Amino acid sequence: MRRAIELSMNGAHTTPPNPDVGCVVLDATGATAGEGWHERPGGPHAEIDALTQAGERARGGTAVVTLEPCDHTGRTGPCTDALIAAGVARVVVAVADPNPVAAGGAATLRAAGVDVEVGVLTDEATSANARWLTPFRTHRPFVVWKFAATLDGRSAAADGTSRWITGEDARADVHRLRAAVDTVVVGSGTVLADDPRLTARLDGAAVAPPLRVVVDSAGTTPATARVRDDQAPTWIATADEVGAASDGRVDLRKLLDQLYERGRRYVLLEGGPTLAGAFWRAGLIDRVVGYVAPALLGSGPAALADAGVDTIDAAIRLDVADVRMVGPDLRITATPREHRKA
Ligand code: AOF
Ligand code: ZN
Repeated sequence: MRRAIELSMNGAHTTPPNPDVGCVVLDATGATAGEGWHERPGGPHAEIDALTQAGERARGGTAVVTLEPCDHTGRTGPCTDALIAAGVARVVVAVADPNPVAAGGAATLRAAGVDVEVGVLTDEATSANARWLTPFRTHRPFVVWKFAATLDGRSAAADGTSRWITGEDARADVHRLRAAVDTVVVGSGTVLADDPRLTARLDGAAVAPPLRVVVDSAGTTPATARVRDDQAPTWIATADEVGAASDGRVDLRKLLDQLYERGRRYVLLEGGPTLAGAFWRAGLIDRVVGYVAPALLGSGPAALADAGVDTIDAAIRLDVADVRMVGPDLRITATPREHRKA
């Protein structure tokens, strides 16, 4: 299962809106006969990928899969049928499928005489697929806060200039992330300061861009802002339309509720520091992706403004999930510890 979880993460930026799923098929002697993962919507599910590799060796063997095999015909056929047809004797599952459309696979397999075990490495598999699983539980989109800062934590210089803190590779990486999410959220301050387009480009080509949301409590986004161009849909979310919190600003929980109702499941929160602070105060961030440039500014605004922390004991503590170099910059992916969440 540990190997299946590892395989599941190969999809990362290409699987949304589908889940990240991995599968290992063992032959009757317990030797690995096939490995697979889900790469993109419309592509083969992880089980099919692994079964294809295993061929006849799957007969009498075991399929180890990170998500309960689907029992429906969606973009592709039911994995339950394929597992049964391949003669798999045993299926080991980490996480039950919360998607009502596809669920029921374990029961179908058992009815066909397959030995099914659910609940192996459930916690690990749940965090590997958190982006897809979380919205079923919270009924709001999964929120990733992305920022770029210098090693001393600053996102702009004292004179307000901020282009470019990180290098080209980090910017390309952000475009991959934008191409994977279905919604990008920024504050009106960022629109006024940087006039970003917030579109996604992959390998130089524009890809189906996500919804662009400007959190603009008082409706100050200029008519000429680039974010209003025709490259992608845009929602200027004002306090009047969304609903106001006690401070008169856009109620962020309501904003996410409304995005969920509109079918949105994966939000990239891009800026700036004030809006990010408000999301933290409301406990609405699920993951942090920080690009840290090996540069120092010594003055200038921090990447994050008031996040509701006024003493060291109240610091928002994160667990680091991944650290890697992206060109000359460092990319840190981390998850807030559970007790911080509202
Ligand atoms: C995947 N990949 O490896 C597994 C999935 O309409 P479809 O064919 O894209 O099916 C999507 C659903 O199938 C998905 O929401 C999940 O409930 C189930 N299992 N999906 O994309 C996989 N095993
Ligand atoms: Zn399937």
